[in-house]
Amino acid sequence: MGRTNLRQEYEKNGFVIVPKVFDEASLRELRAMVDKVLDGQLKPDLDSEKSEFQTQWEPAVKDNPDVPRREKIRVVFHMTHTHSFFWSLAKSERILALVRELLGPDIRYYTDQMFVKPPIHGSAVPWHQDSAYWPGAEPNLMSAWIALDDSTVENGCVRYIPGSHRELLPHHVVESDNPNKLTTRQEFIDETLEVPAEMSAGSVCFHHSCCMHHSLPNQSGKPRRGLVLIYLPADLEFYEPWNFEYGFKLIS
Ligand SMILES: O=C(O)CCC(=O)C(=O)O
Repeated sequence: MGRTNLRQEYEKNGFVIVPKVFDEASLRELRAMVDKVLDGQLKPDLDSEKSEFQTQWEPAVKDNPDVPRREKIRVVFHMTHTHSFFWSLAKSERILALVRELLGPDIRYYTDQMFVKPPIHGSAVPWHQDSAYWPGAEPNLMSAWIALDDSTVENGCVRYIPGSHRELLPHHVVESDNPNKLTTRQEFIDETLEVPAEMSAGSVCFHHSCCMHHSLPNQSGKPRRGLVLIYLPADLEFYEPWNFEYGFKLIS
């Protein structure tokens, strides 16, 4: 896709998929590091106060001794701020060149979230707009969702509503076993408009922080890992103090 089209598609739909951002060799290296994180073999090397990566467990299997560790993990947070390998990834030109295309020349970095969606046990992520979770800032952040595996309907790919990024819609807290309790109010969701973002491993889907999305459980035997890096324009307005422990560093 030409550069102009990339930005046009992002502005029109609120998301755009860029195939083959990672070649086979870099994907292999990235997966090897991720596997070590999931198996508990890699430890933070950047933040001396953290001895473990922040991990959210799959509620249904977290205490089940018969399920391997890597298949019990739902989300891992802040790897880029706590490990040098992942910090280099967030700063890599491979990603930043595309981020600049979409957000402009001056970029800040927020953080990462790796949605692991393990085989069989991977739970759903309910409908939401990311900015509903980030009320302290103007709703114009952008996630780079890196497909570590082929992401398909079968293994629970992310599904978007194209064009839903133009306004932040009302959300509410729903009590459930799902760790993501904040979700878009039902009357604002038209599921007939959703598009499954199927993509091959090594692709990156960039989504606007108001683009409505969700994902279904992974009931297949295949992994569906998405490593998400979150960026913002350097001049993004903050509405209230947002005391994120690692700050919002200028990165470009
Ligand atoms: O990977 C998923 O299933 C959900 C991703 C998501 O909610 C996000 O990137 O904000």
